[in-house]
Amino acid sequence: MTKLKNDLFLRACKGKPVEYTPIWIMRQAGRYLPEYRAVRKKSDFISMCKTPELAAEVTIQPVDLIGVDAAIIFSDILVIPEAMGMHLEMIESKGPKLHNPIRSMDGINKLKTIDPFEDLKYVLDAVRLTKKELNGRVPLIGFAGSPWTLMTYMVEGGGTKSFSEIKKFIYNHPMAAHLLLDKIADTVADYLSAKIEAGANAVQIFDTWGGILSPTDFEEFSLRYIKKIVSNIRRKDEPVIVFAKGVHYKLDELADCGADVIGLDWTMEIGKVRNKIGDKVALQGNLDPTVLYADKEKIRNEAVRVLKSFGKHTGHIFNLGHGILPDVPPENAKFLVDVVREESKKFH
Ligand code: 1CP
Repeated sequence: MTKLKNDLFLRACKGKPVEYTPIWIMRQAGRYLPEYRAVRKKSDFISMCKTPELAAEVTIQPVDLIGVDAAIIFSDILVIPEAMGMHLEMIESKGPKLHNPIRSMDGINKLKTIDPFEDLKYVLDAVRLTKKELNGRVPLIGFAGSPWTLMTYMVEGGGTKSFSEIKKFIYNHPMAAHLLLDKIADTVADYLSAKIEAGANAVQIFDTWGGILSPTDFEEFSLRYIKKIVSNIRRKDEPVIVFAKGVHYKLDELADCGADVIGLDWTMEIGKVRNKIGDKVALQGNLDPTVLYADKEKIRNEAVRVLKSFGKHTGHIFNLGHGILPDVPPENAKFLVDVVREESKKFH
């Protein structure tokens, strides 16, 4: 096993001392980079995910170009429903489409029980190759969608603004919904364990749509299954990060879910959250992604505001409060990384 040359991210996840605050950016391997678009021009998105050489190449791009302290494997949360038998299509400038969305027990019964070592072997091959090519420069993060967020796509059949189909499903077919969530939770736990076995140094669970649920529904339909995953992941000391967007109302419960790190969106004051749950878990976040549209002075001020809010403590991983937007100038992302590196030294 190659020893990591930069393990700041892993140390911060465990609340250990660091020389500066590590930073990575959600969706850092993506469309805002001209170098990503050049690879993407020659290949469709799903083929890129399924070709380990291409996935490794774009995973490493932000390490070389932006200078982040961790890489995240290039893939998508929707590879799981695809492996379970749903037909996934990425429609240019519209987003993902899952054909024949699930609306009843019948749809659930048709789903395959998967073995990640066979059905998602291409992701594990991409993890192994990326680790080899990174050669210990920075840690590699593996990820999956939460059962709730994955079920939302499987029932809606793609992105949505109203969430009507998924809400109809949980209120009219609660037993079926729980059965499906449980099946996805087992699949995700196995998948993340396999990614760790293949070499991922940490894993993140994305609950992008947790925040569309009421507090009680969040406990019932999302948190319960996140907890199941966290306790079933086979790991040594690899940290687990849970990012649940819009879930400011369940911070205490999230801090007790077994994860090492809780990701915060930009609507919360990180210092206040640290006072509330910072002795239990490390925190990741939480600059407003649209700040990267602003000029350099504004980017610096806002980055320093986040650092100051968290204060002179360990256990902070700098990130945006959600994914980087496709039309952000790459030099602004690089500037943010440089600013965090320089300014955060004072806080350690
Ligand atoms: O045309 C393209 O190049 C496709 C754009 C794209 C990219 C670059 C999609 C389609 N997925 C990805 C990669 C991706 N997806 C990563 C890569 C690693 C990284 O750099 O971070 C990750 C972590 C994801 C995870 C993902 N996919 C999430 C959770 C994170 C989040 O941003 O909330 C979600 C919700 C998806 C679904 C998805 N895949 C792609 C799109 C456009 C979407 C969102 C669809 C929607 O609801 O509108």
